[in-house]
Amino acid sequence: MKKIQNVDHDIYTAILAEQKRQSEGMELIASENYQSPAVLEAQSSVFANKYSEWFPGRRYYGGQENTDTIEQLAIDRAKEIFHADHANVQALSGAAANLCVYSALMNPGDTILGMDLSHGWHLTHGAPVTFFSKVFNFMRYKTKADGTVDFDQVRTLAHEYKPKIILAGFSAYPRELDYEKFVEIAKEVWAIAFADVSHIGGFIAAWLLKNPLDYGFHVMMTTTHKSLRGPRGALILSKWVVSNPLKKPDDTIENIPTRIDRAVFPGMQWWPHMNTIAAIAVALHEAATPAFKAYAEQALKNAQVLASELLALGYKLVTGWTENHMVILDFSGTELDWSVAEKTLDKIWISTSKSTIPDDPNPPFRPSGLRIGLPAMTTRGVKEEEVKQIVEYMDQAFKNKDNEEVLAELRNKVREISLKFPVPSL
Ligand code: DSN
Repeated sequence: MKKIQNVDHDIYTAILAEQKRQSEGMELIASENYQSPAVLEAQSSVFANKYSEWFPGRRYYGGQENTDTIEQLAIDRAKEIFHADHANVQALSGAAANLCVYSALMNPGDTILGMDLSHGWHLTHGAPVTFFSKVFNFMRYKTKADGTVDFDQVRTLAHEYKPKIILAGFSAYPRELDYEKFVEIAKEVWAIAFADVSHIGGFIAAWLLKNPLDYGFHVMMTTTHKSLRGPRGALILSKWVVSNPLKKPDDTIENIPTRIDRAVFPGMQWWPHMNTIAAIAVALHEAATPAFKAYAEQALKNAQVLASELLALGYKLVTGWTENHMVILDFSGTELDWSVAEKTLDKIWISTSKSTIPDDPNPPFRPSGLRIGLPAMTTRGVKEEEVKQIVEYMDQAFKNKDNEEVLAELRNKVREISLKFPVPSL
């Protein structure tokens, strides 16, 4: 940090403040995690200086012998870990990756069938406020009262609207999806089955949650910085398929990967960030180790303890349970909603994020739920015992939301536990 300190005191001070916030507080935002020191080193390496458009072995600019090495390693590792025939590692984010997949496989005006926002989808799955929704026609399926996807509705909508893509994916859904059923319906209407597994990529890599590509999905996207613990970026993974979902003579089976590569470059994105790709390669190397598997197993165990402790205290959970790393508290019918809950937890330095609940009566900016996840704290070493303590502090905070004295005491307790579990790079 000496160099930044000498050059830019303002940024240096902000970095120190953020280090303190991260060290002394708890990160319970389900999509966040900590990059390892090796990943951070790769990210801040000299690869940040290089333009490398196009792909390994066929770049537009010279001097690519080392960028080719790292990108090919990232591709090969991604293919192996996720059982993919093809991997594109250049997308700058999950949002960019989703747009690349849509533009690779559809024309403007074509239909995508994805999950309803309040039932767990993500903004990039067609929120009316996005550019995506001006280009493509998004149709939505919902979950049933038991929290599972309403496949009768998926089938009816698929047959009625003939989507080009059926999208299985979420950012706030605490269950495993039935990938076989999605593929069955996609086949009936000649749609491409696309899974956005951004949240659970790390658990799929560790073989703890199902891999959609093993169940016949054509394309899968995961971000690299959530459960996978890499830098901020994304992987677009695909399979050679044995039938032609697009039914056009030139759409040979190889064309899904080729279309994706072309959609990323030169279609949508142009220059990849090679330092990020180096860091993705390192993260994928780490994801293949027993230590990563142990972290992933513990994160899922921790989520189950979180769910059972909250249930024992009388809290209501969306779908009543969790099968992945996240728990969604449902505050409907109580005096709490996300704005009170999230702000109360902020006061004791526990970070969480608001969430809709199915068919939320409140608008998306003031929803009735709170999403909590433990991958980040699991990376810091937190286990069942600490999870129980965290739930106790959260419960006390909710019950004393207007008592600043109690909140200050809780803040100290949170700080005490947090400091016992250092942030990896600090
Ligand atoms: N930020 C990620 C999430 O929290 O789900 C994606 O938007």
